[in-house]
Amino acid sequence: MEKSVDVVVVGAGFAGMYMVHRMRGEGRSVLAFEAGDDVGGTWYWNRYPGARCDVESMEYSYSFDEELQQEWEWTEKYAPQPEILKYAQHVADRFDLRRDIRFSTRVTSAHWDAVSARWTIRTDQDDTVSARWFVLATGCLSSANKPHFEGEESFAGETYHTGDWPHAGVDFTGKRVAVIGTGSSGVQSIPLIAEQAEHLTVLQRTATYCIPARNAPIDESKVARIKSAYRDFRARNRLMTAAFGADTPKGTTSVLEADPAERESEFEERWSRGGFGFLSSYVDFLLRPDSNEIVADFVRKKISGIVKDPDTARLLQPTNVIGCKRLVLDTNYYETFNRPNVSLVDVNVHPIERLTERGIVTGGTEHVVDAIVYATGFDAMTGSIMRIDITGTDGRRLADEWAAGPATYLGLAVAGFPNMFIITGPGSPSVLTNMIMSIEHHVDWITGLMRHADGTRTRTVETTPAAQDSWVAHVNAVASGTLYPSCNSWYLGANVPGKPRVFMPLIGFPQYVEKCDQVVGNGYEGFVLAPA
Ligand code: NA7
Repeated sequence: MEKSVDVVVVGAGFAGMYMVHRMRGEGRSVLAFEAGDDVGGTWYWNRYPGARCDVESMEYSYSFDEELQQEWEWTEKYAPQPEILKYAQHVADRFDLRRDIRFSTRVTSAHWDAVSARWTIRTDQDDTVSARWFVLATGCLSSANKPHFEGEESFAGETYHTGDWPHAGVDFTGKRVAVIGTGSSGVQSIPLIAEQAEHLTVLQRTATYCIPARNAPIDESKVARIKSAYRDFRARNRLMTAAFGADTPKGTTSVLEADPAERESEFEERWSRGGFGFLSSYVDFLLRPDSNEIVADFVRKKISGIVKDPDTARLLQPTNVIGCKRLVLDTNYYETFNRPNVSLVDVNVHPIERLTERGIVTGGTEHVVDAIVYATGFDAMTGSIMRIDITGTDGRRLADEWAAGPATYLGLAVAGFPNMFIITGPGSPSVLTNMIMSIEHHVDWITGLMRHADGTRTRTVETTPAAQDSWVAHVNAVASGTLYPSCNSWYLGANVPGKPRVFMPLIGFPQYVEKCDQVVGNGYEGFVLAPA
């Protein structure tokens, strides 16, 4: 197929869907390509048992349409994956989005042509499309990270990755199963796999701080209260650092100033309430190692109170900074290690040496299993972008430009790549926020810029190297004022061997929004708008 449209969008998760919707509303022709056979993005692929959002359902949803947010009914405090997928499908139906989305199709390349000032986009289904604007809505957690181990091809059992789970589900009844990885995906799936499996071996490289989710059927009185002023609720949330959690009480003082009994009761109360609000009791947990250690120690004590075997409890107690990797909200995770059919292996001390026909060898011991679940996360934030062969001005390759780490202006644009935008790209607050609020912000902002370009007879929009350099420096400066860079998180790309160590998300949604507004107010400062 050869086609010409105003806008090509890559991805039909929440970002791609809203982009398609807005473009249509602007009267632009738009075509989105999606590798899956339906909408939903990360919620389409991550169908592992227990998959659930860690932002409350009343917040993790679109706000752009009042009727949509009034009419949709969530059933649980934290929505499970099937319900989020159903929601995405409902939105696609309601706004008739699928007619502009090509499913089961992967974009393979995108090349800029300066003479025609257009992008040529090609796919694995032999499509060639010409577009004025090229928008990457590829998602931050959409490229699976599957480590390779010696002998992996010899393993005779089943192998799964949590981020690419079979649609029909998996029945582990009567099976010996190994789960590699204890991030959110491991922590959510381990308790449910343990209930089915004959034996579950958990291979842990870094212990994880988990706070109880305290998930429950949705509180209808709270829903009614939020829906009676949903716009206000959204507006208050947008003023939060992470664009969610406005109704969670926030401490305003240092934990170091608190009386030990008072802070203990504060921690207890927040532990029993559950959720990310646990870390909002005082202001300095992610600013000072001594403050952090106080709250980390509280969680370690909780773990030793739950897990009966002292050696297992000790292994489950993290030693790094709490919060510098994404905090995990759990349901019965630590309790699962009291089951007689669950064992924990420390692959930090005894790394995985190889896979055999029968299982996994660590520290000279073979763990015989029927199935291996890789809960090993994602090549986050850049993985899906880097899989596409993207070339900009003078044929320069994005892969080369980003060889030492991603560089963007506002997380939205890259110097040398005109008329190309990224939604929740590296350098935007993205994964440190309620993603849907970030997505809506970016899509609206990009839409505004396109409208401005049309109104001013602008042919190309491109950020400058100077604006990009100073933005990258800003993102780094903000992060280095915190404890975030102190551990090997996927925020830094540290989970993927060989990936440059760069702190990718910007901390602070409201400040980011203010900056984007200023850029507009100053005539799109940091961009060159070249006339037709
Ligand atoms: P994460 O949070 O990146 O967790 C991946 C886990 O896999 C983590 O425990 C890793 O240990 C472990 N891992 C990765 N590679 C290996 C190897 N080679 N050997 C042993 N263990 C390994 O991914 P998730 O899918 O759980 O969650 C991602 C996000 O999705 C989450 O933050 C939420 O935002 C939703 P490590 O900690 O690197 O030592």
